[in-house]
Amino acid sequence: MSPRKPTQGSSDLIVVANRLPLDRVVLPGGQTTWRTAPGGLVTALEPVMRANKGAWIGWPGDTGETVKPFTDNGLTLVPIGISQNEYTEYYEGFCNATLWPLYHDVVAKPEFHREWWDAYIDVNERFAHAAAKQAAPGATVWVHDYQLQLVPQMLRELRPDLQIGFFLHIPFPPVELFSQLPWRRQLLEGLLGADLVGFQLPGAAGNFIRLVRQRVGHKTHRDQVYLPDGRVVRAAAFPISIDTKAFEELAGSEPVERRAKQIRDDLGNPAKIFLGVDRLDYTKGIYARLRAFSELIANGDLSVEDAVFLQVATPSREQVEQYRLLRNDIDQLVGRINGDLGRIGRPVISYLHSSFPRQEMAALYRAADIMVVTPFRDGMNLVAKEYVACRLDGDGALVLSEFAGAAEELKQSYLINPYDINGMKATMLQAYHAEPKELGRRMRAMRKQVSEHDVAFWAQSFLDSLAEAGAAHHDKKTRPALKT
Ligand code: ADQ
Repeated sequence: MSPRKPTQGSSDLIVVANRLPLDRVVLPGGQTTWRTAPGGLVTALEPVMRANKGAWIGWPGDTGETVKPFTDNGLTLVPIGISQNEYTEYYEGFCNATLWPLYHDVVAKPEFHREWWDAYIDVNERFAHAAAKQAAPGATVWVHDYQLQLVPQMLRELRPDLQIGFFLHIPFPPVELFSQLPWRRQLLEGLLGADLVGFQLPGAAGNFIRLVRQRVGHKTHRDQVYLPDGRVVRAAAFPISIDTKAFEELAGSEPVERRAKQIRDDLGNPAKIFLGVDRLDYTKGIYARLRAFSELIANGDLSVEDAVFLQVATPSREQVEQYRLLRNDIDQLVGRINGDLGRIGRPVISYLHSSFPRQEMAALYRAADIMVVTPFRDGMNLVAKEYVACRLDGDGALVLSEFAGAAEELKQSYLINPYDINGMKATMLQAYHAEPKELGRRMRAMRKQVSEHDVAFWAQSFLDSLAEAGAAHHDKKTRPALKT
């Protein structure tokens, strides 16, 4: 790390995330422009970011030349450049071929390469330096996700005056799996630079505390870690959610209702529509779910006149070998199932490999009778919550993997084990045949949960807990209260 002390900036609240909320895109004429990539995170944090002269530090999504910080609608954007080589070694390599599979129960085999680790350190340092330069004295810095786990410690060394929070969006593995990582100690120490380390579930926070005790040797008590220098780090769960109100409003709008009806018509108005919506990722359990559904058709439990499976898969990480193989597998499976079991105008599976605007997503959720979410492991899974938010009439069924974080909150869903194909088939049939009264009872309870715990609630509770954790060991004079 460079010994040069960075100059202080003027932002009181900073988000540091792998991606900026804007993507840089190259137009056909060669000019570049910025396109909003509004995710739940941006929507949740935007108001509080503006009120606090917020800044967002992230990668613009390409390996073009580095752009200077700029302001968009009151939010300061600080783009971090990543070279082609770093894209391969840091992003595709260490983030998506080492950490992603390791943190998801080793569903695929993680690869360990020393040069990938070196690239991970370099890129994390770049983010940490940018944050140190941007932050006002005593500012709050919120670092996000597995791509940036070294940033809290690097930033604390540069700027001990800051309140630093970290939130992990994906699962945090148990000691037995995490211990495979050759750089396990460095990652744990990286995270311990934060005042508050947030996870989706209490179990993940527990894994972290146990690892810190066993692998780093720090004293811990309940959700706290006691460092030799007197600092205390708290680890706790903050289950992420969605902008529930926005989804409800969208789902209730006339164009979405019309579009939902159109989708049903286009699918031939079967009695029930099953829906899957995922990034095309091997953790999501798409293959097993489609096989389970096809067996229900093959065995005659369901017929193509009565049921169709609409699977929407967003293209994802297409340069990574595992993802290319998965895409081929799904293409082949869908082709075989439709070839063997479909009829003219009646495919078993209607498969779309593309990304859609939010309005179309809401229409899909409204059109579907049974939402099928079957990841082998998932930090939370927002699709499950979005479906619930869009079921304004309190009908519809959610079939949900017990290995998705969302299962801890959506207890009235039809829970399944995605490794158990027969169990999954039986539960899909149960949802298919359920009485409207039963569906209503389940959906109402889940709607209450999602409406009371939206993404604004999530962001606020994290920031409140961070202020509390930070106040314990920061000079209050240098820490202005956060405006909300
Ligand atoms: P993801 O693995 O990407 O997120 P998820 O939580 O389901 O998974 O979020 C996917 C988002 O993408 C949803 O908002 C969904 O609407 C959208 N989406 C999916 N398919 C789409 C399509 N075809 N077109 C347009 N939009 C589509 C990671 C973790 C999760 C965690 C989130 C948030 O893996 O476990 O819930 O971060 O913390």
